[in-house]
Amino acid sequence: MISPTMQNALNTQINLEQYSAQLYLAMGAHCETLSFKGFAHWLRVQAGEETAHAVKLIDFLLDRKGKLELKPIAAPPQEFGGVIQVFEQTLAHEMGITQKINALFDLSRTEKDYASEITLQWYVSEQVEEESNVGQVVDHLHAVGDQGGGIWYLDSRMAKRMAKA
Ligand code: OFO
Repeated sequence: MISPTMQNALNTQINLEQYSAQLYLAMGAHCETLSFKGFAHWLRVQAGEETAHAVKLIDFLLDRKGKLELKPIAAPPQEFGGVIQVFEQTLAHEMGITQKINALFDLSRTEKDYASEITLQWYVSEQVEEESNVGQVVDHLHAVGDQGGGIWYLDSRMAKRMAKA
């Protein structure tokens, strides 16, 4: 069994992961309209990963005999600016998610919910990877700027991102 407090917090996090998927689908569509198909592809793959993060938490909740309470997913913005701004916003979003995961991890310790703590360890590590990957993209974008050939080269590299197995 899982405590009502932890169940509620996990349901909230599931909604946030679903929102992340929505956000990246919207950002990907925005990049597509700017003809940056590589950045659009990268964000589409990221949206798939966010859905997988939500499903992993759903499976955990159900394994603990918790109740899944899906909530409405907030609408993402529709305007994001240039590609550099898109990825700066992506990094800011991931940093916010890291704080949410850390707070959940804290809660699992307060509640002495060891199963949740172990599951959430995966998310703590995943956030390190997410921030590192997106931070690298932001650095590269700042290095090449949004004019000239560099950004198109980056776009072609972003097109190579594979979905996680
Ligand atoms: Fe689920 O890691 Fe990004 O948001």
